Amino acid sequence: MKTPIVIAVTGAAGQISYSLLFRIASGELFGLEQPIILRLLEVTSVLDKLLGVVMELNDCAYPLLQKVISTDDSKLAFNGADYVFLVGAKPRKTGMKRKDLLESNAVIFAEQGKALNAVASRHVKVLVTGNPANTNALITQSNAPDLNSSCFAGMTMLDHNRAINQLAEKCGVRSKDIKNIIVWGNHSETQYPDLHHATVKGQKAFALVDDAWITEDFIPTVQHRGGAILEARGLSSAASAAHAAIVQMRAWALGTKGDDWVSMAVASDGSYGIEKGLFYSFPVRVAVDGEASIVNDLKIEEFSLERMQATEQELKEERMTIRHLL
Ligand code: NAX
Repeated sequence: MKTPIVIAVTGAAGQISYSLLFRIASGELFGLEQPIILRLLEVTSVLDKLLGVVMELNDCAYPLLQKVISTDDSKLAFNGADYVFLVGAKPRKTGMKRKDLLESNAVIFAEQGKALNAVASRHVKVLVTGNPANTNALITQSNAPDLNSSCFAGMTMLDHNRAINQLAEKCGVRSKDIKNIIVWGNHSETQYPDLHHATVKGQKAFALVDDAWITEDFIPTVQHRGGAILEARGLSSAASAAHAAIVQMRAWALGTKGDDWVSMAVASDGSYGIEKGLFYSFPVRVAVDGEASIVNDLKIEEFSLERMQATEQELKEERMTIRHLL
Protein backbone atom coordinates (compact mmCIF):
# COMPACT_ATOMS: atom_id res chain seq x y z
CA MET A 1 0.00 0.00 0.00
CA LYS A 2 1.26 3.51 -0.83
CA THR A 3 2.04 6.11 1.85
CA PRO A 4 -1.15 8.06 2.65
CA ILE A 5 -1.58 11.52 1.16
CA VAL A 6 -2.66 14.25 3.56
CA ILE A 7 -5.49 16.33 2.12
CA ALA A 8 -6.87 19.33 4.01
CA VAL A 9 -10.25 20.86 3.23
CA THR A 10 -11.57 24.08 4.78
CA GLY A 11 -15.24 24.92 5.05
CA ALA A 12 -15.69 21.20 5.53
CA ALA A 13 -19.26 21.43 6.83
CA GLY A 14 -20.37 23.60 3.90
CA GLN A 15 -22.34 22.60 0.84
CA ILE A 16 -19.42 22.29 -1.62
CA SER A 17 -17.51 20.11 0.83
CA TYR A 18 -20.55 17.89 1.23
CA SER A 19 -19.93 16.78 -2.37
CA LEU A 20 -16.16 17.15 -2.39
CA LEU A 21 -15.19 15.13 0.68
CA PHE A 22 -17.04 11.98 -0.33
CA ARG A 23 -15.57 12.03 -3.82
CA ILE A 24 -12.03 12.52 -2.49
CA ALA A 25 -12.49 9.73 0.05
CA SER A 26 -13.82 7.35 -2.59
CA GLY A 27 -10.63 7.71 -4.64
CA GLU A 28 -11.83 9.99 -7.45
CA LEU A 29 -8.93 12.36 -6.96
CA PHE A 30 -5.91 10.06 -6.79
CA GLY A 31 -7.26 6.68 -7.81
CA LEU A 32 -8.13 3.45 -6.06
CA GLU A 33 -4.61 2.60 -4.85
CA GLN A 34 -3.92 5.80 -2.93
CA PRO A 35 -4.77 5.92 0.80
CA ILE A 36 -5.89 9.26 2.17
CA ILE A 37 -5.84 11.14 5.46
CA LEU A 38 -8.42 13.93 5.58
CA ARG A 39 -7.97 17.02 7.76
CA LEU A 40 -11.12 19.07 7.96
CA LEU A 41 -11.13 22.70 9.09
CA GLU A 42 -14.19 24.60 10.25
CA VAL A 43 -15.00 27.58 12.43
CA THR A 44 -15.56 26.61 16.06
CA SER A 45 -19.32 27.22 16.00
CA VAL A 46 -19.77 24.67 13.19
CA LEU A 47 -17.67 21.82 14.62
CA ASP A 48 -20.80 20.02 15.89
CA LYS A 49 -22.30 20.02 12.42
CA LEU A 50 -18.96 18.85 11.01
CA LEU A 51 -19.11 15.89 13.37
CA GLY A 52 -22.19 14.71 11.47
CA VAL A 53 -20.27 14.89 8.18
CA VAL A 54 -17.42 12.89 9.73
CA MET A 55 -19.91 10.26 10.95
CA GLU A 56 -21.23 9.94 7.40
CA LEU A 57 -17.70 9.68 5.97
CA ASN A 58 -16.96 6.90 8.44
CA ASP A 59 -20.24 5.17 7.61
CA CYS A 60 -19.18 4.90 3.99
CA ALA A 61 -16.38 2.56 5.17
CA TYR A 62 -14.17 3.80 2.34
CA PRO A 63 -11.23 1.41 1.92
CA LEU A 64 -8.84 4.30 1.14
CA LEU A 65 -9.77 6.60 4.00
CA GLN A 66 -7.26 5.98 6.78
CA LYS A 67 -8.12 8.81 9.14
CA VAL A 68 -10.33 11.89 9.43
CA ILE A 69 -9.40 14.73 11.74
CA SER A 70 -11.74 17.67 12.25
CA THR A 71 -10.49 20.84 13.87
CA ASP A 72 -10.85 24.62 14.16
CA ASP A 73 -7.06 25.01 14.29
CA SER A 74 -5.63 25.83 10.85
CA LYS A 75 -2.10 24.75 11.83
CA LEU A 76 -3.35 21.33 12.87
CA ALA A 77 -5.36 21.05 9.65
CA PHE A 78 -2.46 22.05 7.38
CA ASN A 79 0.39 20.29 9.21
CA GLY A 80 2.35 18.39 6.55
CA ALA A 81 -0.56 18.70 4.11
CA ASP A 82 0.20 17.70 0.52
CA TYR A 83 -3.01 19.04 -1.05
CA VAL A 84 -5.24 21.75 0.35
CA PHE A 85 -8.68 22.84 -0.80
CA LEU A 86 -9.46 26.29 0.60
CA VAL A 87 -13.24 26.23 0.27
CA GLY A 88 -14.29 27.84 3.54
CA ALA A 89 -15.62 31.37 3.15
CA LYS A 90 -18.92 33.14 3.23
CA PRO A 91 -20.93 32.28 0.14
CA ARG A 92 -22.69 34.84 -1.99
CA LYS A 93 -26.38 35.34 -1.17
CA THR A 94 -29.11 36.42 -3.62
CA GLY A 95 -28.62 40.02 -4.71
CA MET A 96 -25.03 40.13 -3.47
CA LYS A 97 -22.08 40.84 -5.77
CA ARG A 98 -18.87 38.90 -5.33
CA LYS A 99 -17.07 42.14 -4.57
CA ASP A 100 -19.24 42.62 -1.46
CA LEU A 101 -17.63 39.55 -0.01
CA LEU A 102 -14.08 40.63 -0.68
CA GLU A 103 -13.15 42.35 2.52
CA SER A 104 -14.78 39.96 4.99
CA ASN A 105 -13.32 36.89 3.33
CA ALA A 106 -9.85 38.35 2.78
CA VAL A 107 -8.94 38.11 6.46
CA ILE A 108 -9.60 34.35 6.47
CA PHE A 109 -7.15 33.77 3.65
CA ALA A 110 -4.41 35.92 5.16
CA GLU A 111 -4.54 33.84 8.35
CA GLN A 112 -4.63 30.56 6.45
CA GLY A 113 -1.69 31.67 4.25
CA LYS A 114 0.38 32.20 7.40
CA ALA A 115 -0.58 28.78 8.75
CA LEU A 116 0.30 27.08 5.45
CA ASN A 117 3.62 28.90 5.43
CA ALA A 118 4.40 27.55 8.88
CA VAL A 119 3.39 23.91 8.60
CA ALA A 120 2.36 22.65 5.12
CA SER A 121 4.51 20.42 2.92
CA ARG A 122 7.00 22.54 0.94
CA HIS A 123 5.48 21.05 -2.24
CA VAL A 124 1.87 21.60 -1.21
CA LYS A 125 -0.72 22.41 -3.87
CA VAL A 126 -3.30 24.86 -2.53
CA LEU A 127 -6.44 25.30 -4.60
CA VAL A 128 -8.53 28.31 -3.58
CA THR A 129 -12.26 27.97 -4.25
CA GLY A 130 -13.67 30.42 -1.67
CA ASN A 131 -14.65 33.65 -3.35
CA PRO A 132 -13.32 35.91 -4.65
CA ALA A 133 -11.10 32.98 -5.59
CA ASN A 134 -8.37 34.76 -7.58
CA THR A 135 -7.78 37.50 -5.05
CA ASN A 136 -8.03 35.08 -2.14
CA ALA A 137 -5.32 33.00 -3.86
CA LEU A 138 -3.18 36.13 -4.08
CA ILE A 139 -3.75 36.92 -0.37
CA THR A 140 -2.96 33.34 0.68
CA GLN A 141 0.20 33.22 -1.42
CA SER A 142 1.38 36.64 -0.23
CA ASN A 143 1.06 35.49 3.37
CA ALA A 144 3.13 32.37 2.70
CA PRO A 145 6.49 33.83 1.64
CA ASP A 146 8.44 30.61 2.30
CA LEU A 147 6.34 28.65 -0.19
CA ASN A 148 6.86 28.98 -3.94
CA SER A 149 4.09 30.94 -5.67
CA SER A 150 3.54 27.87 -7.88
CA CYS A 151 2.06 26.14 -4.79
CA PHE A 152 -1.11 28.27 -5.18
CA ALA A 153 -3.95 28.47 -7.67
CA GLY A 154 -7.47 29.83 -7.83
CA MET A 155 -10.32 27.74 -9.18
CA THR A 156 -11.67 28.70 -12.60
CA MET A 157 -12.30 25.16 -13.77
CA LEU A 158 -16.02 25.47 -13.07
CA ASP A 159 -16.17 28.33 -15.57
CA HIS A 160 -14.12 26.25 -18.00
CA ASN A 161 -16.56 23.33 -17.66
CA ARG A 162 -19.53 25.66 -18.05
CA ALA A 163 -18.01 26.93 -21.31
CA ILE A 164 -17.45 23.37 -22.55
CA ASN A 165 -21.07 22.53 -21.81
CA GLN A 166 -22.43 25.56 -23.67
CA LEU A 167 -20.36 24.80 -26.77
CA ALA A 168 -21.16 21.08 -26.66
CA GLU A 169 -24.91 21.82 -26.44
CA LYS A 170 -24.70 24.32 -29.30
CA CYS A 171 -22.83 21.90 -31.57
CA GLY A 172 -24.81 18.83 -30.52
CA VAL A 173 -21.68 16.95 -29.42
CA ARG A 174 -20.49 15.49 -26.13
CA SER A 175 -18.27 17.37 -23.72
CA LYS A 176 -15.36 15.03 -24.42
CA ASP A 177 -15.37 16.23 -28.05
CA ILE A 178 -14.43 19.78 -26.98
CA LYS A 179 -10.80 20.77 -26.45
CA ASN A 180 -8.79 23.92 -25.73
CA ILE A 181 -11.46 26.16 -24.24
CA ILE A 182 -9.98 29.05 -22.27
CA VAL A 183 -11.36 31.11 -19.43
CA TRP A 184 -9.20 34.21 -18.98
CA GLY A 185 -8.98 36.37 -15.90
CA ASN A 186 -11.17 36.59 -12.85
CA HIS A 187 -13.72 34.04 -11.58
CA SER A 188 -16.39 36.73 -11.83
CA GLU A 189 -18.70 38.24 -14.38
CA THR A 190 -15.73 39.95 -16.10
CA GLN A 191 -14.17 36.58 -16.95
CA TYR A 192 -13.59 36.04 -20.64
CA PRO A 193 -14.51 32.60 -21.97
CA ASP A 194 -12.61 32.36 -25.25
CA LEU A 195 -13.41 30.06 -28.18
CA HIS A 196 -10.64 31.23 -30.55
CA HIS A 197 -8.49 28.16 -29.86
CA ALA A 198 -11.26 25.68 -29.06
CA THR A 199 -11.92 22.66 -31.24
CA VAL A 200 -14.98 20.46 -31.64
CA LYS A 201 -14.08 16.93 -32.74
CA GLY A 202 -10.81 18.41 -34.02
CA GLN A 203 -12.50 21.18 -36.05
CA LYS A 204 -12.08 24.85 -35.18
CA ALA A 205 -15.07 25.89 -33.03
CA PHE A 206 -15.15 29.25 -34.82
CA ALA A 207 -16.05 27.51 -38.07
CA LEU A 208 -19.12 25.94 -36.44
CA VAL A 209 -20.75 28.81 -34.57
CA ASP A 210 -21.56 32.37 -35.62
CA ASP A 211 -20.19 35.56 -34.10
CA ALA A 212 -23.58 36.69 -32.78
CA TRP A 213 -23.99 33.49 -30.76
CA ILE A 214 -20.53 33.96 -29.24
CA THR A 215 -21.02 37.57 -28.18
CA GLU A 216 -24.73 37.55 -27.32
CA ASP A 217 -25.20 34.08 -25.95
CA PHE A 218 -22.07 32.07 -25.17
CA ILE A 219 -19.96 34.71 -23.38
CA PRO A 220 -22.74 36.20 -21.20
CA THR A 221 -24.21 32.78 -20.36
CA VAL A 222 -20.87 31.53 -19.04
CA GLN A 223 -20.12 34.81 -17.27
CA HIS A 224 -23.47 34.87 -15.47
CA ARG A 225 -23.96 31.14 -14.91
CA GLY A 226 -23.17 31.35 -11.19
CA GLY A 227 -25.91 33.95 -10.73
CA ALA A 228 -28.38 31.92 -12.81
CA ILE A 229 -27.83 28.85 -10.62
CA LEU A 230 -28.14 30.93 -7.47
CA GLU A 231 -31.46 32.29 -8.69
CA ALA A 232 -32.80 28.88 -9.72
CA ARG A 233 -31.63 26.90 -6.70
CA GLY A 234 -31.67 29.61 -4.06
CA LEU A 235 -28.14 28.47 -3.24
CA SER A 236 -24.85 28.90 -5.06
CA SER A 237 -23.37 26.09 -7.19
CA ALA A 238 -22.11 23.25 -5.04
CA ALA A 239 -21.89 19.84 -6.72
CA SER A 240 -20.55 21.34 -9.96
CA ALA A 241 -18.04 23.38 -7.94
CA ALA A 242 -16.89 20.26 -6.07
CA HIS A 243 -16.54 18.44 -9.39
CA ALA A 244 -14.48 21.30 -10.84
CA ALA A 245 -12.24 21.26 -7.76
CA ILE A 246 -11.57 17.54 -8.27
CA VAL A 247 -10.90 17.98 -12.00
CA GLN A 248 -8.60 20.95 -11.46
CA MET A 249 -6.61 19.40 -8.60
CA ARG A 250 -6.33 16.09 -10.45
CA ALA A 251 -4.97 17.81 -13.56
CA TRP A 252 -2.61 19.90 -11.42
CA ALA A 253 -1.29 16.86 -9.55
CA LEU A 254 -1.17 14.27 -12.33
CA GLY A 255 -0.88 16.31 -15.54
CA THR A 256 -3.09 17.52 -18.38
CA LYS A 257 -3.97 15.25 -21.29
CA GLY A 258 -2.37 15.50 -24.76
CA ASP A 259 -2.59 18.96 -26.29
CA ASP A 260 -5.47 20.00 -24.07
CA TRP A 261 -5.13 22.35 -21.13
CA VAL A 262 -7.10 23.48 -18.11
CA SER A 263 -8.06 27.01 -17.10
CA MET A 264 -6.42 27.86 -13.82
CA ALA A 265 -5.83 31.11 -11.94
CA VAL A 266 -2.08 31.17 -11.33
CA ALA A 267 0.43 33.90 -10.51
CA SER A 268 0.99 35.74 -13.78
CA ASP A 269 4.53 35.63 -15.16
CA GLY A 270 3.73 38.58 -17.44
CA SER A 271 2.40 36.41 -20.29
CA TYR A 272 0.00 38.24 -22.62
CA GLY A 273 0.89 41.52 -20.87
CA ILE A 274 -0.97 40.55 -17.68
CA GLU A 275 0.67 42.19 -14.68
CA LYS A 276 3.15 39.89 -12.96
CA GLY A 277 1.96 38.40 -9.69
CA LEU A 278 -1.80 38.82 -10.25
CA PHE A 279 -3.69 35.53 -9.93
CA TYR A 280 -5.19 35.44 -13.40
CA SER A 281 -6.86 32.52 -15.13
CA PHE A 282 -4.76 31.31 -18.06
CA PRO A 283 -4.68 28.17 -20.17
CA VAL A 284 -2.28 25.96 -18.21
CA ARG A 285 -0.62 22.68 -19.13
CA VAL A 286 0.73 20.43 -16.40
CA ALA A 287 3.50 17.83 -16.80
CA VAL A 288 3.12 14.37 -15.21
CA ASP A 289 5.34 15.51 -12.32
CA GLY A 290 2.79 18.23 -11.49
CA GLU A 291 4.74 21.18 -12.87
CA ALA A 292 2.28 23.69 -14.29
CA SER A 293 3.11 26.17 -17.05
CA ILE A 294 1.09 28.91 -18.69
CA VAL A 295 0.50 28.29 -22.41
CA ASN A 296 2.12 31.53 -23.50
CA ASP A 297 2.35 31.37 -27.28
CA LEU A 298 -1.25 31.77 -28.43
CA LYS A 299 -2.13 34.40 -31.01
CA ILE A 300 -4.54 36.87 -29.42
CA GLU A 301 -7.10 38.83 -31.48
CA GLU A 302 -8.06 42.42 -30.64
CA PHE A 303 -11.53 41.16 -29.64
CA SER A 304 -9.95 38.98 -26.98
CA LEU A 305 -7.33 41.45 -25.82
CA GLU A 306 -9.90 44.05 -24.78
CA ARG A 307 -11.80 41.48 -22.71
CA MET A 308 -8.61 40.06 -21.20
CA GLN A 309 -7.58 43.53 -20.09
CA ALA A 310 -11.02 44.35 -18.64
CA THR A 311 -10.91 41.33 -16.33
CA GLU A 312 -7.28 42.13 -15.42
CA GLN A 313 -8.43 45.62 -14.44
CA GLU A 314 -11.04 44.16 -12.07
CA LEU A 315 -8.36 42.01 -10.42
CA LYS A 316 -6.18 45.09 -9.91
CA GLU A 317 -9.13 46.84 -8.25
CA GLU A 318 -9.77 43.85 -5.98
CA ARG A 319 -6.08 43.83 -5.05
CA MET A 320 -6.28 47.53 -4.19
CA THR A 321 -9.15 46.84 -1.73
CA ILE A 322 -7.16 44.25 0.21
CA ARG A 323 -3.63 45.67 -0.25
CA HIS A 324 -3.16 45.98 3.55
CA LEU A 325 -3.26 42.15 3.74
CA LEU A 326 -0.53 41.50 1.14
P1 NAX B 1 -21.17 27.25 2.61
O1 NAX B 1 -21.60 28.46 3.33
O2 NAX B 1 -22.12 26.15 2.40
O3 NAX B 1 -19.89 26.66 3.35
C1 NAX B 1 -18.82 27.47 3.70
C2 NAX B 1 -18.26 26.91 4.98
O4 NAX B 1 -17.05 27.61 5.24
C3 NAX B 1 -19.18 27.10 6.18
O5 NAX B 1 -19.45 25.84 6.78
C4 NAX B 1 -18.38 28.01 7.09
O6 NAX B 1 -18.57 27.72 8.46
C5 NAX B 1 -16.96 27.70 6.64
N1 NAX B 1 -15.99 28.72 7.01
C6 NAX B 1 -16.18 30.06 7.09
N2 NAX B 1 -15.05 30.63 7.53
C7 NAX B 1 -14.14 29.65 7.72
C8 NAX B 1 -12.79 29.62 8.17
N3 NAX B 1 -12.18 30.74 8.55
N4 NAX B 1 -12.17 28.43 8.23
C9 NAX B 1 -12.80 27.30 7.90
N5 NAX B 1 -14.07 27.25 7.47
C10 NAX B 1 -14.73 28.43 7.39
O7 NAX B 1 -20.52 27.73 1.22
P2 NAX B 1 -20.22 26.86 -0.08
O8 NAX B 1 -21.41 26.89 -0.95
O9 NAX B 1 -19.62 25.57 0.29
O10 NAX B 1 -19.15 27.82 -0.83
C11 NAX B 1 -17.86 28.01 -0.32
C12 NAX B 1 -17.14 29.09 -1.11
O11 NAX B 1 -16.99 28.71 -2.47
C13 NAX B 1 -17.89 30.43 -1.16
O12 NAX B 1 -16.95 31.48 -1.01
C14 NAX B 1 -18.45 30.46 -2.57
O13 NAX B 1 -18.72 31.76 -3.02
C15 NAX B 1 -17.33 29.80 -3.32
N6 NAX B 1 -17.61 29.30 -4.67
C16 NAX B 1 -16.60 29.34 -5.57
C17 NAX B 1 -16.73 28.85 -6.85
C18 NAX B 1 -15.60 28.89 -7.82
O14 NAX B 1 -15.80 28.47 -8.97
N7 NAX B 1 -14.39 29.35 -7.47
C19 NAX B 1 -18.04 28.32 -7.32
C20 NAX B 1 -18.94 27.91 -6.21
C21 NAX B 1 -18.93 28.81 -5.00
O15 NAX B 1 -19.73 29.93 -5.28
